[in-house]
Amino acid sequence: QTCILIGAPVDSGKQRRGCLMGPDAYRTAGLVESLEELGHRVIDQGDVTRAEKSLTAPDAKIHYWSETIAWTEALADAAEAAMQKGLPIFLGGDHSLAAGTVTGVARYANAQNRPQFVLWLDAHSDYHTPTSTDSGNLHGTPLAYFTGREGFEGFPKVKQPIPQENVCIIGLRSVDTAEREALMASQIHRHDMREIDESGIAKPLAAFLKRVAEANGLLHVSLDVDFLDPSVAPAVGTTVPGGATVREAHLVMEMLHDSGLMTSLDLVELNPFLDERGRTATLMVDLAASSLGRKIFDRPTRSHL
Ligand code: DIR
Ligand code: MN
Ligand code: MN
Ligand code: MN
Repeated sequence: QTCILIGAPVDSGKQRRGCLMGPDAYRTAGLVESLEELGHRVIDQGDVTRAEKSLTAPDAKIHYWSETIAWTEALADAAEAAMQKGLPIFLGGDHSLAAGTVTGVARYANAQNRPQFVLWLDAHSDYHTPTSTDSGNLHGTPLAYFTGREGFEGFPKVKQPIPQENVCIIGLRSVDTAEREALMASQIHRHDMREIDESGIAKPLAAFLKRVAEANGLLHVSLDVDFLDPSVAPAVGTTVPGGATVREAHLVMEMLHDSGLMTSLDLVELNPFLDERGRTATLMVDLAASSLGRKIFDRPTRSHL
């Protein structure tokens, strides 16, 4: 595989600063070397830059409206272009970057006449609209944007919204009231931590991968640091106890590799300013390596299907 690393130092999706240091933390933690060791060709394109804009937010409570719109435009173009060349890995940056990356890969999928699917690994559903958000933090909204919810006037128009039934969220344990109601009314596949406790993480993932395979879909994976338990991944602004273990997270990434279905990946919400000697950055790099083939022993391919 050719892996295209794209730095996305997006820090506009919330008020606590530090995610802009994410791309360099992944490089420092050895992402390029880890992927090369697996036999991949790695092209580090450096960091994306955005335009300067001054637009007026629909509500005064929204933070960094213009910056987030500018990032969305720049990243959608970068994502669409990178899909022609290989498997893009977006080095975040906070989760608002997925407004750009997902809409960009969806444009490519549409041109290929293939459906786009999204796997969202996160404690949160990020399904707020700019109208429903309490915090005003746009990192809580990308899933609403790329599925075509209203309230994003001023953002690039979403021409290929991701169908709700093509989205699967795993890891949920912090969902606000307005999001819960919207999620319940949607066809989005959602799996909270209780379900993982009761049935294991492989089951919902295998069911989703099967549907992606049957539809010959492209699969974008968006991995939020807070999917993981804060005891193993402390470097994130929005820690929520009760998250995925190291092994649950690796199993997800290993199954993704076995499936051969993943076509793009976001690594988001790492705040290196909050890290403990790079342990969270290193874990995220190890998880990326698992999704691209690192393993102890071989397994029959597609054994989960
Ligand atoms: C939170 C989002 N529900 C909000 N938090 C996130 O601000 O609306 N953390 N996405 O990763
Ligand atoms: Mn998130
Ligand atoms: Mn989150
Ligand atoms: Mn491989």
